[in-house]
Amino acid sequence: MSTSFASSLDALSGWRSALLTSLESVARFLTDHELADVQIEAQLAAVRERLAQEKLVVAFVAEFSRGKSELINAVFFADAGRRILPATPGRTTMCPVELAWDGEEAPGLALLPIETRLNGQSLGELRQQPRQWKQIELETKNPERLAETLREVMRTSWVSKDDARALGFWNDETPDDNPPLDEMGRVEVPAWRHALINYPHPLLKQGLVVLDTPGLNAIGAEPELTLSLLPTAHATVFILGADTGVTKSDLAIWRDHLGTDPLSRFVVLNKIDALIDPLASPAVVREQIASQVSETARTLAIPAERVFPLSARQALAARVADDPAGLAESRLPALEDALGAELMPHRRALLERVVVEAAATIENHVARHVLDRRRQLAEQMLELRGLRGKSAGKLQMMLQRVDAETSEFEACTTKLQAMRAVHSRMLKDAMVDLSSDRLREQVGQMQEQMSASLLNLGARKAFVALCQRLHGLLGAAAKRSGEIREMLSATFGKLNTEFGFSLAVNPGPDLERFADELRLIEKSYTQYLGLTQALRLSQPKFMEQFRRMLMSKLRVVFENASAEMELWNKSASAQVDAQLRERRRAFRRRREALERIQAAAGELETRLGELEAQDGRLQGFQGRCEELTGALRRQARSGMRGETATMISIDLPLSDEPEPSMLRHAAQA
Ligand SMILES: Nc1nc2c(ncn2[C@@H]2O[C@H](COP(=O)(O)OP(=O)(O)OP(=O)(O)O)[C@@H](O)[C@H]2O)c(=O)[nH]1
Ligand SMILES: [Mg+2]
Repeated sequence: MSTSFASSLDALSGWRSALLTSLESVARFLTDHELADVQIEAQLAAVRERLAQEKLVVAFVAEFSRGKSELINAVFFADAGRRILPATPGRTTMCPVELAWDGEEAPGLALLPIETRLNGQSLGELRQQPRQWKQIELETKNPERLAETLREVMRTSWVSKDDARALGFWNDETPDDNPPLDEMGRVEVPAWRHALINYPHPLLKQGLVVLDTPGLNAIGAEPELTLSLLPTAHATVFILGADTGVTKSDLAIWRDHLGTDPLSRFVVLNKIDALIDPLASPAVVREQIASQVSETARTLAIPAERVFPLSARQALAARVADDPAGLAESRLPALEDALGAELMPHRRALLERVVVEAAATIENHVARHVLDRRRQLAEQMLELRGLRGKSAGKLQMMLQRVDAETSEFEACTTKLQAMRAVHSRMLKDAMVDLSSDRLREQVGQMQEQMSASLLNLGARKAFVALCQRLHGLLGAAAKRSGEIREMLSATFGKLNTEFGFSLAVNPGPDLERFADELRLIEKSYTQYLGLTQALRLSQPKFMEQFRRMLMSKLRVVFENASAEMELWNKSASAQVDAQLRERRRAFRRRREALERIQAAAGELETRLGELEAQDGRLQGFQGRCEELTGALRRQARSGMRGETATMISIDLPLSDEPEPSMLRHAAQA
């Protein structure tokens, strides 16, 4: 499909895979030459994962029958040559439908039965349990069968009023919103709670996820949709009917779910074909559309440029018939252009920052590592040069000096042990505040307060209090981590002066990032608790679902914060271990060199030659590393043209005994 949305997504994916290749080279270089430590490795793995798995979620939200599914068909499925997602008058899409591609799975439709609501498990938890879903294979090559299978998302069933109440589709307190009963007093409810379509569409293959939703205002809407799926979508398309304008229920959805961030929304005024009037000239119709656009913009308080009048039906028909004039007339391309133009640079900028930061960390790390090793080499060379023309007696003295220095150095182990003991105690204290036990305690406390007050206001208050306590925990952990940093930096300073280490404390873990994530959760949940839907929290099943959902969201934040904290501390210990190992190795080598020189004349010059070679190679490493990270950085900033910076590959094996050919190589590098 050659829409501009598709081609910008294409460019983004080309850029990402080029970056991944460069990142691979950097990682390989660091491992091959023993230049990485735990923190660098973890950071590289995290960046690689983000680049490879980063999803781009576009959600389509509207009251029922505004044309969400039809619009998705027109943008994504026109090449099937027919309507793929069911789009019919009246309520059609009965549950949220997620379209994505996971290459590890076969194309298929997975449906989560609505009854799973009764055990209080959240959607997030159920995603991890494939056996709870009904799996149906998709015949992607056969559009008729494909469309037929997808009609399953429309399925409903008739249940008693009690069952409907338990499932969350009947509320005695808001009788007006309840669905009509049939002659037997039964209520029609969706058969499925959520649908996942795994479909190998080129755009989905590039990490796009499309979320089609049922009319959001409908009673019984899944809280997870409002709380988790919509707030994390990267773009939200809100659809209105050009024939109806902004209705009262449209406005309610906008205000409740989208109004907090109006400027980032794409508003579609669909069905402009319905305005065509055989008795009016095209100019008059255009005029009408323009005035609907400005009217809509005014009502929603957004700039008119954010409103896209179009006809999804006409666009789908034109694409199926391969009719460019019809497509232009449908005005769909303007929306696609805007989606592409806005979404991609935004995603790109985010990933770019991640990559550039990683490049800087790697450079610093390698520079420090190389500097430390070169300093030790320089000391050894100085010592050996001093031996030129010296007697056997002098050599013997030198050997004694090395032994004395070695045992003097070994005195550091007691100090290191003491430091490690203090460090692990402090770390343990700091981690308690981020533990899941502590989190569960806090959420439990909120739940008690919520159950005590049945009113929404009370629920909201209990939630706000929880957030305050959680910010307190993050703050306490940050403070303790600051204390650890101070302790390490003081001890490192002493070790450096006393024992010649070159230990440096990295900038502490950035826990503020997790406070931001907490704030985001806070925002969407507080908004949700203000809605009338939240009344349902007074039902134990929904309270339980709400608690689990919240708990799983919060757990992610706290687990990540705790992992980051642990990693930072691990990297500090790893640095000490590495330098200790390196220093011991250096002492051993000095002793061996002296012994060899003692045994045979001529060894001195050979050994000096070796040391110089090692030094040359180390310098080469740093240059090569900067070359690689420089290329990575340039590539990250290169825009989405998928430019690949030229990669030269020199492989320098890190052995103690360099070959002469390698020395030349290193010198050239
Ligand atoms: N005339 C006209 N009809 C359209 C257009 N887009 C959608 N429709 C029709 O409107 C009806 C509803 O469209 P859907 O795509 O099912 O609407 P939806 O928003 O997905 O509705 P639910 O799934 O029920 O929430 C269908 O009969 C569509 O064919 C359009 O641009 N013009
Ligand atoms: Mg639909």
